[in-house]
Amino acid sequence: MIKIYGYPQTRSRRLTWMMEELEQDYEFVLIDLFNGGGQSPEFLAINPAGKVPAMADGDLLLTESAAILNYLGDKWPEKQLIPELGTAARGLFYQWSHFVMAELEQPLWTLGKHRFALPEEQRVPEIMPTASWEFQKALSILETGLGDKPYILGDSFGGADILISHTLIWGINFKQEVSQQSILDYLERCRGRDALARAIAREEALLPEKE
Ligand SMILES: N[C@@H](CCC(=O)N[C@@H](CS)C(=O)NCC(=O)O)C(=O)O
Repeated sequence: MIKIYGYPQTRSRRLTWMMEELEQDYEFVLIDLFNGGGQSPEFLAINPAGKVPAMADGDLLLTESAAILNYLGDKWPEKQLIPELGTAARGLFYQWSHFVMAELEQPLWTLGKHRFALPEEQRVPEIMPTASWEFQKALSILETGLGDKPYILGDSFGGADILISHTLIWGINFKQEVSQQSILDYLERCRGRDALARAIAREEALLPEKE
């Protein structure tokens, strides 16, 4: 069975959501990032970077959320969550997946790194307005790409929409403005999916009870 190593509210949600959309069983392995779980010898043997997500499928270990999502989509092609190889739609799937990783999430990650993730002496608060400006630039590219389509590749929801909408939710949680109505409507369509609700419930069930 596929194992997804992750933590709620992180990029591992891209994959629990994908597995729920694919309607496949999987094990969600909680890596307690906030209590040293990412740096345990057991997890470093799975991902030497100590980061989530990671995925195990038999002997195969994979890291990088977009690569894993691509792998999972290819493993169950009949679910049509990513387009067939060699098609124009597949090219556009790659384009938008790489756009998420290289353009849309990078400014958010810059904000995260300089707000809390980097050691304090490495943080540069002056970078924040530039990161927000870059996120706005990426949103305007997304607005153009989306046009009046319901989903990024057309009429059907797919893996690229998971990557994009997960990252938009991240942006909103980071208090970044999303003013484009077409993007807000798109986000509502994506985040209303039952598969996302199931993924969240499955992840959060493993968190220790709050006192
Ligand atoms: N490019 C990687 C980034 C993975 C990443 O940075 N994950 C964060 C959580 S969203 C993490 O595990 N951080 C813990 C750390 O940096 O120690 C991916 O997309 O999978």
